Amino acid sequence: MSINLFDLTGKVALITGGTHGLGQAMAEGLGNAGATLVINGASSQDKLNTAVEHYKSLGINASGYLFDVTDEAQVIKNIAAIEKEVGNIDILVNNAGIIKRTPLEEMEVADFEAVIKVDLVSPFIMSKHVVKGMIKRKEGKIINICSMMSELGRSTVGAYAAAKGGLKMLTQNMATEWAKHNIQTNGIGPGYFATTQTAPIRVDGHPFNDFIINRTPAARWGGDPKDLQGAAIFLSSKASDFVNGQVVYVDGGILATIGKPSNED
Ligand code: GCO
Repeated sequence: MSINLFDLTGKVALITGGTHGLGQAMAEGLGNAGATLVINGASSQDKLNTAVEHYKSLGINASGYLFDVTDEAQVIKNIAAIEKEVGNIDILVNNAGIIKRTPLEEMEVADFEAVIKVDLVSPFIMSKHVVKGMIKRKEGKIINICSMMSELGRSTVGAYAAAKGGLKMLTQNMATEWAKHNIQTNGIGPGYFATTQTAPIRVDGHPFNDFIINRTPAARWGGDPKDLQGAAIFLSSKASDFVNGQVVYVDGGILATIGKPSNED
């Protein structure tokens, strides 16, 4: 009898920032693999309801919880509600993130702290409280959404790079502390995808747009966020039961190469 190592039937997956973009794409992948989805949003109940209806329209069992992932009291209250109303959280995807593009010498401390709080502190707060149940149940999966900026710097995104670099190391330390409880903590590092977050720098004629196409061995932006679904399902399933503290970069090869001159094919 063949076992489908990637089957997530019976699993409950909580995705932060799961109402749009990369979060939505990864959530769809986990739902299509059989998981029951719990979608966190923070901006509006309407946006959250629309997203949950979208998943249901795909035949996926989904529910939504509106709370601020940087607020520990809200996190504790909502995790308790989710585990009572939906079930034990088997998979946590820390995807919620923001970016502020400002040269460091001009960046307000409050803006720097805001990026660190959402992109680095909230994965800690969410994981700290979700893992308590996983430790009791002796199993669990945590996926932290990293970035090219976990490895590379880029002008104007210093706070984001600090957070995503820190998240890579937080992922490794979570693995160090929790692997003994049969909990696998890993990361996914999306390359440059066509999302609302990258829209300002992905405009025809914008120098960064052409730069990315030239800098990426795949010679394109990550067009379809679905390109992230495979890594998300792998790191959520039995297929990764001995994978820990790793970041799977889904970047069309950006990190594999020094790049090439624009006039070279
Ligand atoms: C930017 C982009 C990046 C991407 C992604 C790359 O301004 O450089 O927004 O941050 O969103 O994180 O991995």
